[in-house]
Amino acid sequence: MKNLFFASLITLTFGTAHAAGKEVKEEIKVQVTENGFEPSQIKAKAGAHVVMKVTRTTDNTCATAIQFKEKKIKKDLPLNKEISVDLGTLKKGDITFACGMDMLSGHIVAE
Ligand SMILES: [Cu+2]
Repeated sequence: MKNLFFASLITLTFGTAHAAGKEVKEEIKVQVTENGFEPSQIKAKAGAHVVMKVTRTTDNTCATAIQFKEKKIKKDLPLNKEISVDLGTLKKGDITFACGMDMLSGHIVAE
């Protein structure tokens, strides 16, 4: 019930932004597999509001969390559960993400 309420709140927020016609939204899907983050090199539109959806699909990895140091974001990645990471509006450039220990990494290039 609580989850449902939260979900409709998000829809409402994004819906309003969309109606204003200003915000471009981009969703990026990433999986954590035995090979690390897949994909690990991602292109995005500069100026877009980017939300990353991350699903860890294996226990055979050290990436049980994802962090974006520049944005001071860190999230746990439970097994087989899609986690949303709101990155806000991206400026042109490179954003690095990594596992909790900074071993596995990837990046988003906004252009
Ligand atoms: Cu690690």
